Amino acid sequence: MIEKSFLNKIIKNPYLIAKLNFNQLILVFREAVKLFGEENLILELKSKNLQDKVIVIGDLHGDLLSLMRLVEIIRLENPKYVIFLGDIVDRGLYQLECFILVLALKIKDSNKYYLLKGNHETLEVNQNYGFYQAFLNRFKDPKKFNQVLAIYNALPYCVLLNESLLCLHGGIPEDFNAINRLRGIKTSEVNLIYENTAKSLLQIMWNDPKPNLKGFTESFRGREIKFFGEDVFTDFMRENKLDYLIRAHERFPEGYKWFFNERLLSIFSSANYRSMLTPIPASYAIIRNKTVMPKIIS
Ligand SMILES: [Mn+2]
Repeated sequence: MIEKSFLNKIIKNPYLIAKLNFNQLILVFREAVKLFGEENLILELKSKNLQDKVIVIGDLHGDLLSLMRLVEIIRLENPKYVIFLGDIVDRGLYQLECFILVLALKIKDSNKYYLLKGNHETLEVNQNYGFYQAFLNRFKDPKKFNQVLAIYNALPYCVLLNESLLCLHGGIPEDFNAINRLRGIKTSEVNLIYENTAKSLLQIMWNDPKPNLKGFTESFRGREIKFFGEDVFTDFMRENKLDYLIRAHERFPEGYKWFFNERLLSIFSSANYRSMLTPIPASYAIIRNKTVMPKIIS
């Protein structure tokens, strides 16, 4: 069991995470794995009260300053749910701090905070974009990274809010029935169904919307990954009875971007993704009274 006072301490001052030893981190990892393991691959959240707020947060990529600002915004707005769309690590200066802080929030209030799997919550991508090496530099033993992988393997992929708004990291899969087929399945059962749904799960993490495109087309991001146009997006939304989609995965000079007649909102919550020298505004989304509003983190 983790002491609440320990969680509060690192939430209040995440720079302390750099001083924690691995045994203290293991407690956080284990508790988080337990919580994520009890969740469904498609989280179905309800907020009946029209005044309820939901905050959705995009890629962080080790941008601890933006995350600490968001923690303050969450304190002020007091939302019913906070949904992280994944890509917490890789590239930034404070990757482990961001990861542990998100896990600490989850453990402290597991019915309020949710973390979805992004394409950077995988070993292969961490080995190419920095987190794996940063972790090894600090903890030396590659076996210790299994604690991180156990979290990645237990993460859900989507939030379905009030059966009308879908949150995910990348985009819609080519199989329009995938969301329905994944509903009700526990994250711990992902390996049992993986054969049939591997492609859909990959596409949920990796696909991108593209204006003025028809159908699905090849993406520079890799094999089986697609761009999707407005026609297939509209069909997907109709078949799944959805009003809105909120996703992350891409940075835009203006901080966020609406697509497809303002039914798809793309947010990105890291301000210094490629370099401290070329910051972009970091964004998040707030949902209230069935309205989706993008916000810049100032
Ligand atoms: Mn991504």
